[in-house]
Amino acid sequence: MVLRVERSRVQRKAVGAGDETSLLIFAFLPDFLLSFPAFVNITEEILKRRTFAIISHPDAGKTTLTEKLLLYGGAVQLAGSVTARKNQRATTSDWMELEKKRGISISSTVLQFDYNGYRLNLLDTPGHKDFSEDTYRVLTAVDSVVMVIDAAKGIEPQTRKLFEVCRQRGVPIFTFMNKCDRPMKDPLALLDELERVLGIGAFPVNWPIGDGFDFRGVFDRQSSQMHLFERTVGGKYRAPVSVGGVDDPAVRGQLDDTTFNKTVEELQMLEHAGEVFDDAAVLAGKSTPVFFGSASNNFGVQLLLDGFLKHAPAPKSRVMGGIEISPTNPEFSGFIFKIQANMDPKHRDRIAFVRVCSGKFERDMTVHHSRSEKKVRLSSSHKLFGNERETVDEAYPGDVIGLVGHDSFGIGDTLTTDSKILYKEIPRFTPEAFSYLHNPNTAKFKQFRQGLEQLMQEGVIQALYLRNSSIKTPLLAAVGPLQFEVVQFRLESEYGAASRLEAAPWTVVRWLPVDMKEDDLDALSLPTGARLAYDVGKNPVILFQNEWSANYFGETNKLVPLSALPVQTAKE
Ligand SMILES: Nc1nc2c(ncn2[C@@H]2O[C@H](COP(=O)(O)OP(=O)(O)OP(=O)(O)O)[C@@H](O)[C@H]2O)c(=O)[nH]1
Ligand SMILES: [Mg+2]
Repeated sequence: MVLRVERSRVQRKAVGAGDETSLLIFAFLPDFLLSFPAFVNITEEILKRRTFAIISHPDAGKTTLTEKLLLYGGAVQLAGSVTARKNQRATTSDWMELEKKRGISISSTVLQFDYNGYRLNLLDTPGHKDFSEDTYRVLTAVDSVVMVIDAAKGIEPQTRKLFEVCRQRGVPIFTFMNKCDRPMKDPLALLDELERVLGIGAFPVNWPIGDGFDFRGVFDRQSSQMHLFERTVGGKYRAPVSVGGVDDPAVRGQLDDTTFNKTVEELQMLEHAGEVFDDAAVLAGKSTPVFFGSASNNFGVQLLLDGFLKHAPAPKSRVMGGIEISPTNPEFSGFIFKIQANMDPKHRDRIAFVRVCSGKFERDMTVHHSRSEKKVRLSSSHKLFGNERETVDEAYPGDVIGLVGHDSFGIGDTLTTDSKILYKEIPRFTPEAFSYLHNPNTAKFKQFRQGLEQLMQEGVIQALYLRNSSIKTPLLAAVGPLQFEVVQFRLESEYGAASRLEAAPWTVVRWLPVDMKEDDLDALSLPTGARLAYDVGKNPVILFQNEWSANYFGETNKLVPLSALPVQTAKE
């Protein structure tokens, strides 16, 4: 009897579609498991978690939407703006000095908050392709994504690339058609673009009423209610809204005939198409629920938040080496997907971001660290909200926590109480931009070196060392050149060290077999302009001027295999 009560208590707590899937599994669990209060507790906690990233092409409005989700989620009282003017606060998410200055996101940000019985772990990501390595890593740590599309532009190239990664990973995607307050593409054409360009089914959960200056609100197709909004100054506060059915005179009176008739006609067309919301297709990443709105005006944000929570999945099992690790597995496990130095100018330390995958995290627990194969005690653990942090004593699957004070932690490392668990989630990217970084001020040598070392630990730039060279200037390699500007800015602002960039003549790097002997390296005949170098792990590489040169070398040296990344080294 007691057991049955426990089961129904947990079932009642679950509300979303993702929960239903988890609950199906839960419903078939042997009853004896439910007699353990710890098990029921962890299951309840897992079902409450929603861990998701916001992704898109640059400038579609990810950070603006993030800020508004925080406003509607009750996590901030007053929404900031990306392009903050004097008397406006900047956003919680773009906290880095350079982000505030430029109005673009450079680094992903974690924001954890509670809303309506859920615990949300939200990750705002940068859209620019030069920062995409960070974004791709974040995608390994989430269970679903909100894809933001600028409704005037439709699907842009970077959105398409990120979408592909989500599809490969089977991550459920929710779509927010943003900026409907500006002249936008026809909403039906936007849906068609989702289906045609991305090859994903699109189900409009709501529908825009008017567009551009006449964008008045959205029609919620699930409740058949019109939501008409009023703008607030700077979108700092929630937008007042009047809600009513299509025939409600109070709502009808607020719309001109053209807008009203056009909306009704479009809605009839959608109804006629007869599509129904298919939760299973959404969870399988085959169909995307589409919401329309305007993040900067707070239109449609609440509907997105509630609709997302209703249908998004709770944390699921992860498969590693053919073995499935369920979040309810009693052994704690998680992996590091990001490292960030100097988030808090008062502390000047580095935080390792861990996605908890199974079991319960408890502060001060001792875990196995995959890279060092040593036991480590995790005593400085934090929950994160932009650059604010707060000590956290326990965490559950789905949570992202920040660990401070472990210099040996690197991106991709697994932390677990069961040393057999090893996650291999983190994708790696081949650098395509190369530049020397000079230190013009010898008196600041220490700051320059220390700063560069710490920034390199974040894993977005790496240093290469030319073979047989007397040049001591670091040669930096990154996915995109904007990363070098970020390094320069941060060296100056976080370490007080000036620097000067000098373009390097290479655009392609290829790794040689790690065990290649020095004599064999000497014997290589390189194309004009190519150079031998080593990465930080002393693995030999060749720098080529262009792709053509790299291909030529490959064809004329068939016995020397080249790879775009270092081939498995001992600990990887
Ligand atoms: N008109 C209009 N502008 C918007 C809306 N949402 C965002 N913007 C503006 O679009 C610009 C880019 O917004 P962000 O939120 O920084 O975009 P982002 O996607 O985070 O950009 P990155 O992180 O740099 O890729 C800013 O100037 C915003 O004020 C909207 O609903 N309507
Ligand atoms: Mg942003």
